[in-house]
Amino acid sequence: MSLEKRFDDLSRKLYGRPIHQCTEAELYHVLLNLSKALSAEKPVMDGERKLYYISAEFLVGKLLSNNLINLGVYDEIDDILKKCNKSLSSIEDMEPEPSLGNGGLGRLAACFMDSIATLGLSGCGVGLNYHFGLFHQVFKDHLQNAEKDPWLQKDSFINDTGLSFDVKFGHASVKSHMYDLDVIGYESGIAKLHLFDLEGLDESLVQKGIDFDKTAVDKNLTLFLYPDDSDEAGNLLRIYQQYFMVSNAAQLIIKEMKDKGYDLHELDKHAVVQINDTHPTMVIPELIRILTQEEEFTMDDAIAVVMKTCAYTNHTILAEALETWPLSYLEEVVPVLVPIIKELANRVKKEHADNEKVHIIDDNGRVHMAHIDIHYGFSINGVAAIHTDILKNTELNDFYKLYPEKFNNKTNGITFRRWLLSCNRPLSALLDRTIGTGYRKDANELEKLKSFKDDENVLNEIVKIKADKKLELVKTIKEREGIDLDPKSIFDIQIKRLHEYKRQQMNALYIIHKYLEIKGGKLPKRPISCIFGAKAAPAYVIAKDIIHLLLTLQEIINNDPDVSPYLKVVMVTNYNVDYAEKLIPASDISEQISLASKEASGTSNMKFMLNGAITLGTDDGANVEIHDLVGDDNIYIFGADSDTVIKHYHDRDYFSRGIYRKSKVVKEAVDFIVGPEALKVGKRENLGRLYMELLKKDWFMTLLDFESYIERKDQIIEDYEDRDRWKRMMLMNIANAGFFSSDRTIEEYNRDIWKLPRVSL
Ligand code: 26Q
Repeated sequence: MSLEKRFDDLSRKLYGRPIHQCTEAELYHVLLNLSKALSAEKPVMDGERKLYYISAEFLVGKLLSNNLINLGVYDEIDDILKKCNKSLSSIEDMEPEPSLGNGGLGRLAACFMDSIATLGLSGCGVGLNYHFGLFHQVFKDHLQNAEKDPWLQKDSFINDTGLSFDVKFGHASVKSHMYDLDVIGYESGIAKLHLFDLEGLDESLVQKGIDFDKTAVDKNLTLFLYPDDSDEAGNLLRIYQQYFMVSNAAQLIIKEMKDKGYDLHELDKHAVVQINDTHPTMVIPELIRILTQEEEFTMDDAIAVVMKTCAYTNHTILAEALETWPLSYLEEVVPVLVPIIKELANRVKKEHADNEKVHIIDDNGRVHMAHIDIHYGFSINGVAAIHTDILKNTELNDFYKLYPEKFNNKTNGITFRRWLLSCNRPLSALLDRTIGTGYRKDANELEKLKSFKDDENVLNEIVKIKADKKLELVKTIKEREGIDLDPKSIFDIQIKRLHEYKRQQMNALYIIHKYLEIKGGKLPKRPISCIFGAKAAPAYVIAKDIIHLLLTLQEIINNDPDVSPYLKVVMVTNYNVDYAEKLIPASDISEQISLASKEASGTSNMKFMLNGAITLGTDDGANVEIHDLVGDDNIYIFGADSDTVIKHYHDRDYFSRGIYRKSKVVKEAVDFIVGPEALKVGKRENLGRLYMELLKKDWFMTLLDFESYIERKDQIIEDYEDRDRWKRMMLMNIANAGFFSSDRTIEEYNRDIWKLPRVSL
């Protein structure tokens, strides 16, 4: 049957009308069901050996377009709709975005699922089905407010599997329910993403904002991702969530092994578990618990086989982000695991009596989750070359000395299906015409574009595509934020979780600096549009103050007739994957300005590069590898390097106030935060606190790099006027982006860690 007939039949079946008489919302549901029917015909990857990728976040983004692309029917559906006077993009607008992640770590897991499915590897994802997701961000009085995000609809891409497990906590037992999301590989089969949910979840617990009774665990467990962890109840809830996730994962693994008739003593032959950051660490003691208590393994045998099954990915060197839980919390939430964790800790303590730094339980009775992973897993990887080096040489050096063979690097990647084919169809069409379609399956073929570096036609087409994408974004921002942007201005974009180490505050200081220059009569040659997107964790006070500063600047600058023709600020509301897909193709400058050593990798840097934006960044994370690939001429690097930064921390000799006193530009910009213009719009409480933070602490050394940032940013803005040079830089960035395909990353995970057979389809 033709696709058109199937589509039309389904629309008549569901709504009693042909396609052209359906509304956009109805057509969304018709296409959702069509996509599910088509994916049900694809083989599910499952082999002799299977990967279980466990992650607290899977930031999958909207699914309809991507699914249609990966099913190979996007263009056909687009044509059918056009014939009926309908547009696929307005239908896409009807889809709510699954809110199952926070930022890079969650988006990485989603890219990985896409590549696992595309490469035909036998693997699945395991996570949680948070009904109200992270939170929906709104701005009121220039402050972030968090509301619930009810993204989950009755009819969605998620299917009920009917599978359920019992999970025992200290005080009670709960039941889970497994839902599946089919991740469709590009012209390939399906990988399952298993999302566990709590049976008996009570959505009515959430009344106003994101507040709810944190103690009613048997009713609240999968309401939100990362509920506020600023108090004890919030922390306990995180442990409940983590154990719920890994207990389900472990039970699923054991069940599948038994169903397939495998001997559990050979678990490591048939299963490999990737632990995404420390959030799923308890899967290690949980597997050991099941094997020893339900399968009659000895402790030695259980530990031995689990050690050969589990691998850990580290995503941060920030001490405050490395999870440690008080043993007393674990005793309350998961008493069944405590004897096993103590046994694991004792074995380490005995073996390494002389080195407390590698112990699992410290003198304060806190359990270091990463230490469990490193001692009792067979692989530990960082997510970019510099990050892995820092882990080996500094942060985890004591462990590296014990287990050098366990450490390896896997530089992150992104799926080109979403971040090129789907979000920038004109650019991928241009690539198809110039270098052929081979790059879609083998991203290295993007290099072929280099031979067009002097081809004016190709260069001008790239520029034209960027201009068109900027126009589209101008329209979106006008509709969603009510702000007018000049499409001819430079689009300078910083989109990522709000965190002090990512230094959105430094970008804000630059904006203040420019504002003061313009007020003083020094006008930029071309207007600049500074665009931000970021959510701040609800309990992270300074992060919310930084949002307040950005919104205050937006108000002051956009409403100042002397300044707004030359400078605009936009903090977009509720930044998410959908917004990223609109912002990235429209960007000229990619802001990657973390304090060197602190950004493990970054992945938006790769998405921007692939879409022809030029990086302005520090030598940090994957920026270092971008720099190596494109060379000094095609990137703008500034600031202290990671060795210098690490030395400052070691010597404790960084004092921001000294820099503030010495430098006029620094002082002027910082003082503006609490000056009369800012306080007329913003709040003294928030701005005053941020000002003091910068002067007294500045833990992430904003002021250290500020002058060098101004210099480099002024340079990139000036160079934008050299349009011939700029378009070549754009081309060179696109042409060198192939390395950052998540297909490459997943090939490396598979070669070095997972060793999965490729499923023949
Ligand atoms: C931990 C304990 C308590 C509450 C929250 C958390 C928590 C929540 C989220 C800890 C970490 C995260 C998210 C981390 C994250 O997104 N890391 C990013 O991972 C990317 C993929 O590897 C990297 O590219 C980024 O550099 C890294 O910041």
